[in-house]
Amino acid sequence: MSNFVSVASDNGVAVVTIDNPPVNALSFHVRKPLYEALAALRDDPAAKAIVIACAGRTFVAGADITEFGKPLEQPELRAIIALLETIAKPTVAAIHGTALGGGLELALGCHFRVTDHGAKLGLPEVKLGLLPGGGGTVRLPRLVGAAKALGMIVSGTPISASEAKTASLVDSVFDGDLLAQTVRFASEMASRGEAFVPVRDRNNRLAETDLAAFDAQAADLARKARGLEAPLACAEAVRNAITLPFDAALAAERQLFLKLVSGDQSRAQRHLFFAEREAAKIPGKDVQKRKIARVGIIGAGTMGGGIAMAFANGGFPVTLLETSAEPLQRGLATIEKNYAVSVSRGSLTEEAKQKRLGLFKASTDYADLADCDLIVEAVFEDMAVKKEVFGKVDGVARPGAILATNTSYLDVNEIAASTSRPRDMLGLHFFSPANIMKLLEIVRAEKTAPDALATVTDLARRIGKVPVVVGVCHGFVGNRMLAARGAENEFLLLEGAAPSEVDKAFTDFGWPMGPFQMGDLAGLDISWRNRKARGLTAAIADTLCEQGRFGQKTGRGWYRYDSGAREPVADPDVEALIRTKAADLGIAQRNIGPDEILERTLYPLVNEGAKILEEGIAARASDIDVVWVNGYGFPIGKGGPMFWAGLQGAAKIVERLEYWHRQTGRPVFEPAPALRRFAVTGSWESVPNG
Ligand code: 3H9
Repeated sequence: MSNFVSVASDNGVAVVTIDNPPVNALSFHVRKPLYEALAALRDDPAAKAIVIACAGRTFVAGADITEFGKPLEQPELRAIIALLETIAKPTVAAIHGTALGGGLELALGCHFRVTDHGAKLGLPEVKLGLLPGGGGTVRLPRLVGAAKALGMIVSGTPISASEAKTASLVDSVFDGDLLAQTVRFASEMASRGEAFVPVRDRNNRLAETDLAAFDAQAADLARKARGLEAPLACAEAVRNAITLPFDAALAAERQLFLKLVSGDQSRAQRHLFFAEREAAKIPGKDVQKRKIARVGIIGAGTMGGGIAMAFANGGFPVTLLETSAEPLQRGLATIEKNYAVSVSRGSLTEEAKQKRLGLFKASTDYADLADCDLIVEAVFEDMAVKKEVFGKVDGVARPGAILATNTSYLDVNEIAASTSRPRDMLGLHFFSPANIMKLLEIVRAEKTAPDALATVTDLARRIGKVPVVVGVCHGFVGNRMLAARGAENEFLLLEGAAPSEVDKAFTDFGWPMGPFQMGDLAGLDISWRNRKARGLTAAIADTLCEQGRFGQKTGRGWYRYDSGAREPVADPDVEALIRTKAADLGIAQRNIGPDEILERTLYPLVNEGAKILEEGIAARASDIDVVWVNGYGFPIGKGGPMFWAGLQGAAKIVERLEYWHRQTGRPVFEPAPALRRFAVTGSWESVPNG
């Protein structure tokens, strides 16, 4: 008995309850008493069956991630599962909430798994750069077959109780009181007097495996792994389960796990796991949150429509406002079409689509925003227009309603000051498509009230977003750093790199695409308009835009896109234009390798992040990582720019920035004091924040 594991008897069935809030992770202080309890029950004639259950909101959600990277204290999870498999009396896992990772592996050590209807089961280790290291890769295929197990383990996505039942992962899905039903089930199994076969010895499903089909499936998954080691290790381990005897496959799984857990990729992904949760914690979060029952969205264009969908998807009634009937109808039609696409792809049921559409109220009258608790403006990115909109909102919104501007760059303090209620005002920078992209920069203006901030941070998580609180500056965290990352792009071209070479250096690093391909996708006219508004120029990009080359949408940009294709093709006209511009400017061209490309783009990115940190625009370096991984495609296996800076060695980054600063004199290369400090201490926490 301990505070974390207790044993009770119910009609001769021993119920072992794990109680380790918040998610019943298998920390050492759980493993030890759990092992001891199971060892005692194995030999206890009074216990005719054993049920493993959990207190609180969930079954075991996995190993304790905070213990990875430290010396492991015995007994480890594998020993507990091995012990379970020596127990002759029936053992049953009673699963509610989520059985994830080591939690599901523990359940796989039992003879039976039963759940309630809401349970979810999965092996999400791959998302932490790992593979299941408690026998999951060897036992799961024995129950659900190798193909299904491979899909579950490589995707890391949990499945529902009903899917698990269909796949033979669980034996029963119960209505009503899970524990009472499980005890009855265990008792019934015990009364059969049978010798139940542990999962490790159930080989029938594996024997049916079509190895060639399996290899084809694994090869397909490997192609999508984009430099990540864990998905490949997962596939290798499941293959071992098919081709090797149980114990050999289990030992091989262990070796793969140990390699991954000590590697940089898993460290990076574990860092991101905690960083995302940390980012949602803001000072003053204990304040009483405001009630949000209805959300108003102003503007039914691409952004407004996407934001409206994001809230409707989270179950919130939405009032969608436009200036007149025509754009309103167009916006609604797009929303309906987007939902229809989800239905046709099978990711949404027709019923769910109708339910979500039923949450929309369309209006062209600001007075209809009076019952909204949060009002998000998503109109044209122009200060005068935004102020006009908030002038009208100010007149109709109820007292205490939170007012949010969806701006990517504008000064939220200035917008707030134009209203009579700056305490209720903040920025919500959604990323496009807003119904899909996870990142949400929440802009805290000077006068934003702590309870307004806490309310939207909480709300963001409820609609499936990853919120990061940022301060006011041009471009906030993400776009400001993006500008620093791109500052050298044109110089690289003028000095001799082709757009495709720059893009390739990026994709080889692990980005989904490079900056020029990205520009073509987003539309070159957008940054052109931004530059013009700020009195800035870009020698090559401006000329491309003057030629009507706006990117994919015009079939021409940095690349050519033949007959509507999305695949970029290098364009000799662009290369000729670059050469001409270089000659005009007297810049000699030379070969530029990928290392130089990355140095001149990613080191300024880190440097700008350091400035953002010292200015207090971001509260933590890890918040910056969360922004870049979730909003801009920074490779997860590298943990975000600030984490990666540590892997690279900040001293090296400072040295190379100094070099490029001497060469070019450009401010983007001037190392920030915060970066210099990080280079000395090795910790971003040593940097004064704001
Ligand atoms: C594994 O099992 C390896 C094995 O195969 C092999 C071993 C040999 N450990 O997400 P939330 C904390 S790898 C430690 O906000 P929700 C979390 O940091 C593991 N801490 O709640 C947060 O702390 P705080 C495989 C954990 O309701 C608090 O719990 N399992 C762990 O939105 C609440 O978390 C996974 O990868 C953990 N395992 O979501 C599952 N899990 O309050 C990871 C959570 O201080 N966990 N915490 O910020 C999850 O996916 C979600 O937490 C879960 C709940 C869905 C369970």
